[in-house]
Amino acid sequence: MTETTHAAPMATSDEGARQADPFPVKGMDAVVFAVGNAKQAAHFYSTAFGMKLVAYSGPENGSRETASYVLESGAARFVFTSVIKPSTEWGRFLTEHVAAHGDGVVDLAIEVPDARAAYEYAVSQGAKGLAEPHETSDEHGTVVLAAIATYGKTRHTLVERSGYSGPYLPGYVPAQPIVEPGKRNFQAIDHCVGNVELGRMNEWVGFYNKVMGFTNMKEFVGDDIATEYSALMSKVVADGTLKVKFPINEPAIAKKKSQIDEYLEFYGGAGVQHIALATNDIVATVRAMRAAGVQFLETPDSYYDTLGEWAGETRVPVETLRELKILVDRDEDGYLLQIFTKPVQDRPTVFFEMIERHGSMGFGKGNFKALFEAIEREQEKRGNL
Ligand code: TYF
Ligand code: FE
Repeated sequence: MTETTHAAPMATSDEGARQADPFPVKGMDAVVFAVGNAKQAAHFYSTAFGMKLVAYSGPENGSRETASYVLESGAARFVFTSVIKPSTEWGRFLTEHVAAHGDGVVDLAIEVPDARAAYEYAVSQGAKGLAEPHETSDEHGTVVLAAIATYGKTRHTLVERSGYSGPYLPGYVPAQPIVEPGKRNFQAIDHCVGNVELGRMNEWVGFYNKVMGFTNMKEFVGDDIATEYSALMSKVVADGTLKVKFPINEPAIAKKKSQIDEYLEFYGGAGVQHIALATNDIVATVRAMRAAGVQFLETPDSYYDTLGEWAGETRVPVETLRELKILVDRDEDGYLLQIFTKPVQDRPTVFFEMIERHGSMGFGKGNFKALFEAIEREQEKRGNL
């Protein structure tokens, strides 16, 4: 398998480094979900995930078609939108999206320093444009937005918000938190994973290589792991600063029905599978989220019986990891602690990962066996294995 891995930019000057990156990004701007009931989703992400409602757009401030709630946790921003009464193409798109896919992600919005340049470059490299660059303004300033298509019906809005001081975007008003926020459960979006159809992973990896100049990270799941136990193949693309990381999965023919096939069947095509959220205190985070009713995947005790032998010491005692079912992985750069929620809607589609990194920039390869077995136990309960 040929892999391009991350290397330091060849350029020695700042100017050279800028020229070397044809598609500079500042980070994830927001994950936008289309849901059946955004009011209740905002409540769930406030009380169960501990996020803070900061902005709102709906009929009370002139948006008669949709209601949107913007929630934050540190630098992580989620937007939940539902349709009140469709009247434009966007309203009809969202209505059909929820009908076809259930609650899901419609937009992995990326903050860029120059949305016009990013859009022009992406389209010149073969991306399908969904919205030409356009300005939108209010008393807080001006934002430039553009959008390109990615896998399934998912899009990347390119957001240039330099200097904009409003709570989210023009059209939104500040909102009061739904509950008094406690300690933050997570600080940032670590990575956003897409599931694509059988045989199309390399095509989408190539798309990010070409359209965004993203390069492949060294962690990938090849056909060796796939046929043995994962039933999926996976590669990760990232921008040069590793702020935006997009793993792409496809199903593999294996001994068991692939969890990716289960997703594709119930989502109705390609789409976002999981969002990983970075925390600096996974123990407190998992305790708080479990206490609030969030369900996480189970890990068998046997995992913890042998953990010390290969994972070594971590900042969290094994007994605490065992109690909370937190997973550990270690590589040459350090280690990471991670845990996965069960799907957060009735369809076995979107879920979340909480991740605490200590040096490692991997994705938990050492846990793939334990993790995929846990997912398969859930698939079996649903009658989908
Ligand atoms: O993002 C990742 O690659 C890890 C592992 O269906 C993973 O979180 C990969 C595929 C999957 C669940 C987790
Ligand atoms: Fe992940």
